[in-house]
Amino acid sequence: MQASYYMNLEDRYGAHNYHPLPVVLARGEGVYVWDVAGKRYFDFLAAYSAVNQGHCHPKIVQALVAQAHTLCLTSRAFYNDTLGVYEKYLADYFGYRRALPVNTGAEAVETALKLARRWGYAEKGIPDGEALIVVCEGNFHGRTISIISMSSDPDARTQFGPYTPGFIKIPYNDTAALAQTLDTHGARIAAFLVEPVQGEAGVVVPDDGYLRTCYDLCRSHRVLFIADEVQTGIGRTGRLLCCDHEQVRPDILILGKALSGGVLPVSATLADDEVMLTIRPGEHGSTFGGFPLACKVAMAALDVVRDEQLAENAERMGIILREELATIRSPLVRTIRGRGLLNAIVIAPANGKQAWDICLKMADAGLLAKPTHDHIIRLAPPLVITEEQLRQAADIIKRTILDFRQ
Ligand code: IF1
Repeated sequence: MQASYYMNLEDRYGAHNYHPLPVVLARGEGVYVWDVAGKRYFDFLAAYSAVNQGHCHPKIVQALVAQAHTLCLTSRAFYNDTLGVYEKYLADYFGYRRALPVNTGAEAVETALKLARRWGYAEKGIPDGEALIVVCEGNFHGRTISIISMSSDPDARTQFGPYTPGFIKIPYNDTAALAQTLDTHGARIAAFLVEPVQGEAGVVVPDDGYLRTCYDLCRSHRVLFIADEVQTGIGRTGRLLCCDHEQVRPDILILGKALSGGVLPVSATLADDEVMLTIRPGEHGSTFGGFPLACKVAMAALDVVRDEQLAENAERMGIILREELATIRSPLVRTIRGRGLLNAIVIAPANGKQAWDICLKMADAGLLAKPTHDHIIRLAPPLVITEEQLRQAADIIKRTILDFRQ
């Protein structure tokens, strides 16, 4: 069927909560996707960093299919022969005592918020109901009511009130602001929640040392440092975790997206006993959280990250990509920024043309990317990309921008 057939179905029967590029995809393999007409594209969005291992990675799909024939879901009403094996695998892989598995990134963020508040009351002695959590302007942590209550983005929060209380917003990449807030309210602050690189805000990379300084400030005020690595984790920025760039070990680590290689919604919150054991039986949960199918998929997905050295490849390929893009001489390009294979081009709009128009032209030329906040084109391919593929893709980006008729 024609692309328009599928677009019309979504328009007629679906909610209108997205504005997709007019491309209808039918197949994915590695760094490539194909549309219904059989046209091949480089996928430079990788489902917002959920497909770090490449589309339909055979080892991950094999794990999915095998477990699907065996045991998909038991609920947590009973034990099974997979969950504990996965929890140990995950805890050992990232160096924590414990893992709490859930499904979406937002659910893992909500879990982290509940753990932080509960720890604040049970361990830090914050008066019940008065815990505060510090977050950053420009954050994106998901779409639930409590999470958008932390947001500074009108598109994410307008007319979804009333909002969950208990959050203090400070500027991102501003350690003085955090220090002042901790000095003023530290006794009631349970945690500081931060993206090591702000993804949705437009791949905003903080100054070197920002994470380390924030972590040390939190330590000195007995405040939990929570890293939302849903988008930056699992090798994306050139290390297993983005926090690894500064040898920071979050008190609570939030993972999602590529934890499953883009095969199933799989997320998790990791912490040590003092935090994790503040939640007792019956006080938190999720029907599908840590279900056997997800456990096997996630273990295969993480095996791939390690065995194929995807973080190391992301580091190398990211350097090449930024070098290639830096050669573009065009008034359309304001700046290039990123870490590993999480990068962005900031476009200087001209004559009414902006990032969206460039993305349409790149799609015509065989590369898919999507703007965020009007003028920023995120460039985040699967981490399995080879140097040859990367240079081919960079040529498409460069040619499209240089040939762009404004
Ligand atoms: C959309 C982008 C948005 C995330 C971080 C938690 C979550 C996300 C750092 C929640 C999710 C997704 C959501 C998706 C588009 C994409 C995204 F930043 F990646 F580009 F929206 F900002 N923490 N990010 O990035 O995880 O519940 O979605 O599994 O909502 O449009 P989720």
